[in-house]
Parts: sequence; structure tokens; C-alpha cells
Amino acid sequence: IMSCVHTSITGRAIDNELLAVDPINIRDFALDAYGKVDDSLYGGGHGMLMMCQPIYDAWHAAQKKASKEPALRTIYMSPKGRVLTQQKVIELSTYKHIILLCGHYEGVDQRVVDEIVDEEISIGDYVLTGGELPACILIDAVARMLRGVLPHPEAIDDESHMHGLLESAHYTRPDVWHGRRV
Ligand code: 4G0
Repeated sequence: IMSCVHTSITGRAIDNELLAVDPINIRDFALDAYGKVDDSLYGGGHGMLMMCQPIYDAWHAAQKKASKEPALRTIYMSPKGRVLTQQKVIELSTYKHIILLCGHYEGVDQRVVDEIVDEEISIGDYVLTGGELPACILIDAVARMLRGVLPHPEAIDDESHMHGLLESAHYTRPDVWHGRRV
């Protein structure tokens, strides 16, 4: 599911060691033989939730991998979070390490969220089956803000210029196409 980050500009950033993405499978931290990481809702109700223990153990493993210093930020990809903005993307691009927690089903037991998560981020007001695609989107948006990732960095960094690019139409050759002039 995370293979998209290895394509195109983010793929080249990974090859050039400007960016590293290291997925950790929470199922590997299950204690039983079946790899059980989910359970039914406490007190009843439909749906499944991800359990505290496998997530907490996976988070510890991620922190250990993120060099000796602790990861600077743990972000939970959740439709309940604040919607991602370019300003937030720029802020996140200043962190050396980010742990992205991706839940499935109805999300994650709130106690482990309270224990490990610094910030809850959404990519938009809709629900997906898991947080991995939102994580890929956050990774892509942050990656393009890192020095050396974009071939023409003058096209990004200052926001006024970015707004200019978003607001006006742009053209390339040929100067007439399907009867439409540049
Ligand atoms: C946490 C993020 C995670 C809670 C994740 C679902 C959309 C987004 C998940 C839930 C996600 C987003 C409460 C259903 C996993 N879907 N918009 N799915 N609930 O960023």
C-alpha cells in the first residue's frame, strides 16, 4: 500500500537519501499466533477498534529506529483530526523524524492515542478504510518541501509565489492546440 512513495519525485528523493520511509506492520507486534491487533468496542456497539498493546509496542520500535534521539513528532492520521494545510506541511518539513500512526476499522483505542500521539491530522472530511493513503499524501506533501527534492525549487518555497501558481492558468507548446490559443 505504501509503494506509491517509491515512484516519481518521492521515489528519487528516497534513492538520493533526502527522504526515508520505513513502514512498520503493527500486526508483527501482536502477541497471539493469529496477529490479532483489533477488538470489538468496549461496552458493545458495532465495529472494531485497534488495541493499545500492539500499537504501543510498534511505536516503541519506530522510536528506536528513528536513531537514538526520540522521534520528534507522532501524528495519527484520522478523519477526526485537523485538516492538513500547506502551512502545516511546511511546519512538518522541519522535523527530522515523524512517526505516522495509521489506524484501520473505526480507529484506535483512545488510551494509546492519549499516550503516544502529539497531533491528529486528517487529509479531508471523508472516511477511508485505513490511514495509510492519508499518510502517503502527507509524506508526498512534506517531501516536496525538503531541500533538493524538487528539480525547480524556486517554484515552491515562498507562499506568495505558490498562490500565484495556484491562481493563474498556465500553458506550454504548441501555441495553438485544438483551436485554442495560449
Ligand atoms: C481513525 C484518515 C482512523 C479513525 C484515516 C478511521 C480517513 C482519514 C481511521 C477512523 C481514515 C482522513 C473514526 C472511522 C482510518 N480515513 N480523512 N481511516 N474513524 O485523513
